[in-house]
This record gives sequence, structure tokens and C-alpha cells, in this order.
Amino acid sequence: MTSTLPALQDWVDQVAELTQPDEIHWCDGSEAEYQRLIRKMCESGDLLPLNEKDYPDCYLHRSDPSDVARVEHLTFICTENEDDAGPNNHWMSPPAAHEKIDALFKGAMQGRTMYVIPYCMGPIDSPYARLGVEITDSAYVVANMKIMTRTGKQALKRIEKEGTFVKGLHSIGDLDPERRFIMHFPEELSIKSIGSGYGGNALLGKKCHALRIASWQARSEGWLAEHMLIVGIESPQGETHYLACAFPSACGKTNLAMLIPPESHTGWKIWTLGDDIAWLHLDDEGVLRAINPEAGYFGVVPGTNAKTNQNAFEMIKSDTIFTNVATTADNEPWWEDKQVGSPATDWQGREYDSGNGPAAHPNSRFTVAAKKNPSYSQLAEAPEGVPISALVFGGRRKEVAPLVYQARDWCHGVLVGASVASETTAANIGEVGVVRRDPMAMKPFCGYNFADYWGHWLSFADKSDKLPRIFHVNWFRQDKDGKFLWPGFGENLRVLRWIIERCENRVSCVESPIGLLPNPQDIDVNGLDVAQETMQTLLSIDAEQWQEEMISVGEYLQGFGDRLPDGLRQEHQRIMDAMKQAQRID
Ligand code: GTP
Ligand code: SPV
Ligand code: MN
Repeated sequence: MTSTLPALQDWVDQVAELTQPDEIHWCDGSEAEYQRLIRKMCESGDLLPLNEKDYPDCYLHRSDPSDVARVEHLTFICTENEDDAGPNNHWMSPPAAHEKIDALFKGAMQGRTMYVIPYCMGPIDSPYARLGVEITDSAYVVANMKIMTRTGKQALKRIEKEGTFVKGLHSIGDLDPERRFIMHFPEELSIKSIGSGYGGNALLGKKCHALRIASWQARSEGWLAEHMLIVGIESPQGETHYLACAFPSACGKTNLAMLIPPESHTGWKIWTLGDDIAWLHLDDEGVLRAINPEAGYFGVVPGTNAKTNQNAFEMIKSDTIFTNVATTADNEPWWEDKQVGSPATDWQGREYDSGNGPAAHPNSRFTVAAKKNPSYSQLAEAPEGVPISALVFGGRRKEVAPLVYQARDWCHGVLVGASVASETTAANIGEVGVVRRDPMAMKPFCGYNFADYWGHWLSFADKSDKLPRIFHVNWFRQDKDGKFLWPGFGENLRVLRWIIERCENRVSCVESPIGLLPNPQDIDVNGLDVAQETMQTLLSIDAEQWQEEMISVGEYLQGFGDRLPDGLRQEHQRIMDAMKQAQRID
């Protein structure tokens, strides 16, 4: 096959010239093609079929033990001016980056097949959808891209019609971490990634395109590309509200997006639109609308069970690619907290020995089509997206951040988002459990200077008077013994209900220097085994801790120098003053 679009055909020819593949395969995105690839990978040992009776059409991929997560230290934003990438990114000049990475691509596909994957991020007929082509030498990437995006003929047709697409070049290279780089050229709408076959490093439609490149485009075009789930909440009266929530990696997006209402909440329904990325646009009426650019879930496996996430648990019983889970003696996939079965073989294929650490890698993942989700929203395919009532930021914090609070207005909400801090997780290679600033959950994903990004966020206040309300949640407060104070998962609906009531002006709140808190009686705890004192702790703010927190936020923001928008600096000062004032009154 070839393409009628010279920009595409020429690029494919140039890449083939550089990487020297044995064969070139243009992906048509068909089911037959997917099955052929699966068979080929089973023959080569790249995939292991799982128990066909209990897990039909499920496969296990074991990645290289050095290649199990994103690699922020090897991820670069390559803009002409270093300041455009900002202190939040690693930067390299485009010529230096191309030279460095092209040397590694030289001959990298010898003996391999080069796959050309045309894809569409977003519903194929949506004006908000964007196009890309990924070239890769990994059949595993092709199979994952087929589940995660809309690949193949229809995407190619739209690419050839529109002429603009993001170019993503990927090779697993030799998997040596010393020769691993994930490079982004937002000014050229291109991505080059080598040396990793894992998740966000290799499925270039996801973080590389739909967040890093798209956030850059979104700024110049007046929209937002965010690390957010999109969920619809339908009350027993049939009123549905859509929320978009930004939590850092492995901090609960997939789980919240497909939450199952607790028994106490008969008549409530949850509709999933997306579990990781939202593209947000103002429509002609000034309403912020969201689409999910993805078509599948690349979700964290450990912790998934019939109680925490029944929807995912059921969904991944068929037609699923598992990466880095353990297996049972019956060749079923197994992971920590699955709560059924026991591991025989660990994620590296060794006989299970608890002395070697967890059986499944903490960042082991499932790849599954979104359509398989029992709570999949009918509007997930709507070209115009869904109207957003509330934006919710959150992090994983043992202390400091209360269960929920509301920002006073949009500008305060931008500061709340910019102040997000969270404990690091296994989704990135590096230390786990260290609190760091992760503004809008975008620290690893913003394709430009955070100072400019906050300015872009602030600018929405002038564009519409119908913007969503902004909130902050924390499901992860712990007691002194390290036990979670809040039950989380399905019970989080109770907090979402308060958020909706606030959006509808149906409930009052308690004013505090940091924002608007619930009256404890306004969070419905019926049927919940949480002591009143615990609720009080969950909703309390410790003045001294917050003073420290806001000082540290101020220092962090100062790190962005003159580029920091005045609006944000003033908002921070306003909170500092309000805290001082409150202490004087006390
Ligand atoms: P990425 O895919 O990396 O962006 O992660 P994510 O934000 O989608 O996180 P996910 O929902 O996969 O959850 C990550 C981990 O947090 C899993 O082990 C979950 O079981 C756990 N988790 C999710 N929600 C809650 C919650 O409400 N309370 C508690 N205690 N744990 C949760
Ligand atoms: C994340 O780390 O936020 C993920 C997983 O969603 S990955 O696709 O690997 O980036
Ligand atoms: Mn994510």
C-alpha cells in the first residue's frame, strides 16, 4: 500500500531509508489484521495466550524488566527556544535532538517489519478529533494502538483529506535504557521515541500526541488537552452531570470513571466517557465540552477486584492484552489484591517467590476496548462531546489536603490546579511515594512552559461566563497507622454528589481561607461505616500545615520567574493574606 498524500508517503519513504526495515506494512485497522498480529506474536513468544476457558482472547506480554513504565528523565520537549519548554520539562534543541536520535534510528529496523499506523484521536467524525500516523517496529504497539485509538482506513482517509497529521516515529531499538529517548517537536508536530516498548513511551497516540503535542496546539488554538477522566453521573431523577477530573498517574482516574454506586445509592447511574485524557473546547454558547481522544483503556491492574472496580474486573476477562502481570498454575492472569487465586509465576516469568517482591509489577497494565465497559456512555462517540459541570483536581496525599473543597472562582481554581501535589507512583521509573508538585496532574505531560499554560488556563475567564466550577479532592488521607480514612472507590460518589449540589447552588458551604468546604452533614454518610470524628478529620484543614503548604506553593511558582502570570501571583498572595487574617481572628 501507499498513500496519495505526498507529505505522508515521502515521510514513510524517508523513515524506511533511515531505519532499513525488511518489510513495510500499512495497517488497515481490521479485526483480521489484529488476529494475524496476535498469532504472529504468540509464535514469536512476544505474547503468551492465557487460559482460553476463563480468559478467552486474553494474552500476556512480558516487557523487558528495565522497561516497565514511563521515563520522565528521558523525555524531552524540543522547542527552538528553551524557555518555551519551561522549567517543567527537559529540553534539547531540535537540531541536537534529531541528530542524537536519528543516529539511533539508523538501521534500527533491519530484520524487522515496519508498521505504518494511521490513527484518529477522538470520534472519527468529530471536528475536535485530531490525526496522527505512528511508524513502529513493534507488533505489540500495533495491537495496543488498535485497541486504544481509531486506526486504519477511515483515519487514513481523513488524513489524506485534511493533509495535517502528527508524525510519530517509534522503534524498540535495543531496549537499552542508555539508548532510550522520548522526544517531542511541537513546532514540527512530530515525535521520535526509541528504546522502549512500554505504554506511554511507545503508544505515541496517548501521552506523546494527545497530551504533549496536543497541549501545545491547544494553547495556540484556544482549547485544553488535559490528563482527565470524563464521567457522567445520573441521579435517580434522571438528571445527568458530566465531570472531568485530573488526578496524577495511578491516582484513581480509571476507577472513578467507571465507579459502581454503593448499595445505599439505588437509582444512581455512572456513565464512562474517558479514563485518562480529555480534550476540552468552548462551544458557541460558551459551554466547555469534552471529548475523549482515546478508544480504549491502558489501566493499572493491581488493586482491581470485584469490590473496587467490578466493571474493569469483568471487562478484562476477555479480549484483553495484559502487560507484566503474574500467572496462576491454571495460566490465569494474577495480580496483587485480585482476591481470587494465587500466583505461580511472577511478572518476569520466574517461579513465584515472595522474596522477589510483588508477583505482578506494580505498574502492570490491561489494554481493553472502551466499548467493552458495561458503563460505557452512549455519548462517548458524540462528535460534539459532553458539557462539563465541574472540573476536579486531586492528588494522593496522606495529609494536608481535605476530602473535598471548592475553589472560589475560576482564577482561584487555576491556582488550586497549579498547586496540586501528589506522592509519586510506579507509573514512572523512579522513586515511589515522594510528594512532588504535579500541577493539573500534567507535570509529565505538558508540552510547554507551565507559566504559559497557567496563563492559558486563566484566559478562559474572559472567554465565557458559563465555565465549570472547580474542586479539589483527596481520597488518600491516612491515619497515623497508615490506614486510609476514606473508603474510596464506589463511595466516592458521595463526594461527587456534593460537588453536583454545589454546581446547582442547592447546598451551602463553609468559607475557609483555602476555599469552600462542605458542612459535614451535607456529605451523605448513610450506610457508611465512617465515624463522625473521622469525617471531621477528613474535612478539616490544619492552619499550620496549610501555611507551610502555601509557602511551598509560592516558592514553586516563583521558580517560573517573570513568565508567571500576574493573575496567579496575586491569587496566591490573596490566599496568604486570608490565612494571616484568619489566624489573627483565632
Ligand atoms: P494512570 O492510568 O496511571 O493515569 O492511573 P489512574 O489515575 O487511572 O489510576 P487508577 O484508577 O488505575 O488507580 C491506581 C491505583 O489506585 C489502583 O491500585 C487503585 O486500586 C487505587 N485507587 C483508585 N481509586 C482509589 C480510591 O478511591 N481509594 C483508594 N484507597 N485507592 C484507590
Ligand atoms: C500514566 O502514567 O498516566 C498512564 C500510563 O496513563 S502511560 O500510558 O504509560 O503513560
Ligand atoms: Mn494517565
